[in-house]
Amino acid sequence: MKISAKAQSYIDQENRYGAHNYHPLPVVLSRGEGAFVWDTDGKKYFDFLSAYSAVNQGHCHPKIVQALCDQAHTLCLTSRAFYNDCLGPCEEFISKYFGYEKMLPMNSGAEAVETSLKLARRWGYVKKGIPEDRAVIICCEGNFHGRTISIVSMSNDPDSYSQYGPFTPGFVRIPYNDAAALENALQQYGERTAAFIVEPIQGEAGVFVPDEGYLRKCYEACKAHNVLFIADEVQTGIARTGKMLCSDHEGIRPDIVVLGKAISGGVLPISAVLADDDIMLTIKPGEHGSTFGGFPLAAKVAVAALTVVKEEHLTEKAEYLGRIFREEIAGFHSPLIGQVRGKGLLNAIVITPSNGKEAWDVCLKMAENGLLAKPTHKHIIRFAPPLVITEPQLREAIGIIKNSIKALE
Ligand code: IF1
Repeated sequence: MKISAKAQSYIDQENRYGAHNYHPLPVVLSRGEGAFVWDTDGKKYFDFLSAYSAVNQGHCHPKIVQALCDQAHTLCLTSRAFYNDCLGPCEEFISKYFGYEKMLPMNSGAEAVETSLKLARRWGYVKKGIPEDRAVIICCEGNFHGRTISIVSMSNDPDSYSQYGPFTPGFVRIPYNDAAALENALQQYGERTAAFIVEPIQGEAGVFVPDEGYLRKCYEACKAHNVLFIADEVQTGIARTGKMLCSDHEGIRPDIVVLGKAISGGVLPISAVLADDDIMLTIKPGEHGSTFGGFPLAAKVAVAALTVVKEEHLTEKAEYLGRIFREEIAGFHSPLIGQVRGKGLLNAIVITPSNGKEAWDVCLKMAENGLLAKPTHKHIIRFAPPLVITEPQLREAIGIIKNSIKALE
C-alpha cells in the first residue's frame, strides 16, 4: 500500500508523540459523509468499520450535527450539581424508546458497563440480601466489555489483562454459548450471584453469534435463580443486528441494558444504562456519577441520533442488507474465505491464510481498492458499514471485497 509523504507525516507524528496503544491501518482520514470517508490525499473509501458500530447513522449525519451545533451555541455543560432543560427530556425519550422505567447517562461504553456492575452488586446487597462483599457476577469467556481494571478483571484475553493486576475479585467466568454452564454456575453460586453479564453477539471475539435460544435459556436460568441478566449491547444495540436491540431477536427483556457507541451516531462519547426502578433506585444521590454524564450537548445529540434510527428505518435496513452481504459472500468461493457469519450488518469473514496472505493483507488490499475494514484477532475481518449505506452502495462494496480477495489468491 502506497503512503503519501503527507499521510506519512501524520503517522510519524502519532508515533512520536502518541502512546503506542493501537496499531492502525496506514490510512489518515480527514473527512466523512454517510458510508464514506476520505483520506488526506482526497481518496474516498467505504467505511466498513463505522468506528466499531458507533457510526450506524453514517458520518456527519446532518440532523445529528445540527443538534450538536445548535446546543453548542446555547449550553454545553452544567454538571449534575444543577438541573438543565435537556437531560429530563432525553431521559424520558430514551426510557420510552427502549421500554425501561429509567436511564442513567455516562460517556464511554466501559463506564456504562462499570455502572451496570455497580448497580448489580448494589441490587444484590439491598434487594437480594447477598451478604456484604460476597456478591458474584458471572461473565463469559471471550468477553469484551471495555478497558477499566474491573472490566479487564473479567477478561481471559491476555492482551486485555496482562500485567494490569491485581484484579477486581467477584467474577466467575463460564464458556460462552453454553447455557448448561450458566445453570451449573448458578447451582454453585446462585445465592451469592447478583448478575450474569453477556454480549448478545461477541464482537471482539470475532463476531461470534451464539446458537438460537442461548440468550433465552440464560435469561430464564437467571430468572429462576433471582439473578439479574445484563445485556452489553454497546456494540450490538441500536439497529446494528437488524433489531433495535440484539436481545430482541430472542424476545427477551434484559434486566439491565448497556448502550454506547451509536447512541450518539459517533458524534460524542455517550453511553447509558437502562433498568427499572427496583434496580436503578438502589443507587442514591452522591453514590455514582460522572462530570459529563448526560451533559446538555449529549442529551440533545442522543435524542437526534436515536430519532434518525427510526426515521431512516435503520433496523429494517440492517436486516435486509445483512442478508444480501452474507448471501453474496457465502456464494463467492475462494481459498482465502473460511466462513461468513453475523447478524444484520454486523458480520465477519474468517480468512483461511493462503498463498502466504492473511487477514491483514486482505485489509491492506481492500484499502487500496477503496474499502476500510480491520482484522479482529488474526484471521477474522469484521464488516460493519454505516446502516445508512444503500443497496447499490453495498453491492459495489461487495464487489471491492471480492476483487481484493481474488487479487491475493
Ligand atoms: C477499542 C472490539 C469493538 C464493546 C462492548 C463495551 C465496550 C466495547 C461489547 C467498551 C468496546 C471497542 C473498543 C474499541 C474496539 C472495540 C471493539 F474490537 F474491541 F471488540 F467494537 F468491536 N462493550 N468496543 O464492544 O466501550 O469504553 O470503548 O466506549 O479501540 O478498544 P468503550
